[in-house]
Amino acid sequence: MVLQSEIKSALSYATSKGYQIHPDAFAMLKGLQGDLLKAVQDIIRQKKSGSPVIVVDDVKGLIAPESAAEAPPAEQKSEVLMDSSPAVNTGEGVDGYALLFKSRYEKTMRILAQRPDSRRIAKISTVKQNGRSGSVKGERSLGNAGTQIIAGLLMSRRQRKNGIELEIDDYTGRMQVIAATEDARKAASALALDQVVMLELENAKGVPGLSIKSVFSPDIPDHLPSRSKSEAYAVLISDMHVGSKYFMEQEFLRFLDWLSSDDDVVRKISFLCIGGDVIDGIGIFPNQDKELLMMDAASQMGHATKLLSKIPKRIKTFIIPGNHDPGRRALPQPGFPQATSGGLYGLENCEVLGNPAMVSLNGVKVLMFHGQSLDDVIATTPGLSYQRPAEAMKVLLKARHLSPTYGERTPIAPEAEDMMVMTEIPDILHSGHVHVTDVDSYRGTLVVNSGAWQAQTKFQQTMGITPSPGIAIVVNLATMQPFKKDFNQ
Ligand code: D5M
Ligand code: FE
Ligand code: ZN
Repeated sequence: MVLQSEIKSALSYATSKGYQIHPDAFAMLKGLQGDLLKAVQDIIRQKKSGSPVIVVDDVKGLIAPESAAEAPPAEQKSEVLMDSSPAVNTGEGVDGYALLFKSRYEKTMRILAQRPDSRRIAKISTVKQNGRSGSVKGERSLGNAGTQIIAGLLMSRRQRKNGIELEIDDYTGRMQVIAATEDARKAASALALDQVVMLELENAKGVPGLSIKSVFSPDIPDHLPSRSKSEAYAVLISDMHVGSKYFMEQEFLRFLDWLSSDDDVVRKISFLCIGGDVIDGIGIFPNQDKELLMMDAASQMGHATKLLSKIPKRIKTFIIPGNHDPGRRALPQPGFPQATSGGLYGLENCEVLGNPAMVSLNGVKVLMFHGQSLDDVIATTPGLSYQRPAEAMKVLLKARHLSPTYGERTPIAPEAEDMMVMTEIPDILHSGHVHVTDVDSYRGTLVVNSGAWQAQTKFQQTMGITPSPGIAIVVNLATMQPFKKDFNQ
């Protein structure tokens, strides 16, 4: 915690030198460890451009990457921060879903409350009441900026003659508003259905009722990711599909051999994250048996376990399930059931978690989520495709939710608490499912889709999905630099 007095002295120092601090930069500064005043002094000393405003990039420039070579060899430390597996507590039927959405709404509103403009959020019931009495037409009733703000769940989105109509529910009422301008339409179509959204409304000329001036997703703040104090690497993989005829065992064995080699980088690998679809499973899609080498989940898991037992014991491994793995299909998914785990629980360096789960690797927070909802995001968001899954993952970060849309391809369980709200900001968001490797960075979070170890299936061929299998994503946790390691010879 930064003390009020420290904030005051840092702010007055900046002012005395003729500088202002942008709110985003200020939020980032407060998140830093150490002396706030000294940080501001250093920024002003280093500031090259003539701008009198201290911005996020100035704060980022303050923290030059640590020279890993100088850091003393430290103990490698991992910790499970969130595991949906033991928390699974399904509610009943319709009541369960009512609880789930209420929980989503409340958890996300707490995230929105950190924005200064959230103080202007009005109840939908009040906004509608004003509308009925006719007073909304007066500029004054629209608040200080001539606008008013509502926030709630996005219940539906429809194309209308005059724009895109969004229906918002905030538990005091439900209302339809129109995105008429080019900007508003674009922002409205980039939202995921059933996510929480904040809208700034105005009385636009020529549009009946209230129309959307601006769209705000809860989003993650621009931030500096945590880094490991010592040089350590994490490897991210997913979607082996052991048991499938298309499982690329040769390439996977090459990867396992590499993990046991004395390569300079490999010796510093301390962590491995496996993002689900460990096996191909049974009865996952019609006529799957024609594409299988092993006809039951337990033997597929047994073979996967045999392969994973080759991972050097010093590499702490975290495994979550995907939609092909045993256990319940609806999200959040508990970890692999014991009965069909094929000895997986006997591997002492492997920890089985639910989907999603969050782990800390030397202080770097990795949110692991198989990625089923990416099918829905890609299907409903204009401009997105299976070739750039990281773009779709950014929609989830913006929504602050891993699987917002209910009733499409991704089954969601009626949990009393919505565990898929991203309350904590991940340093790395790791998904698979799409079978295409993609690495990007979004507002300080590293976004990784770790591809697959399965060659193109018939289904993927008909869907026009060209996978990029046989590649592992390696991240230097001290610098947060990622790279791809290709095992296709
Ligand atoms: O998913 C393998 C690939 O197939 C991945 O690119 C997603 C895509 N896929 C999976 N399910 C669907 C549906 N229902 N619609 C469209 N595309 C889909 P995997 O989970 O390994 O089978
Ligand atoms: Fe898969
Ligand atoms: Zn999958």
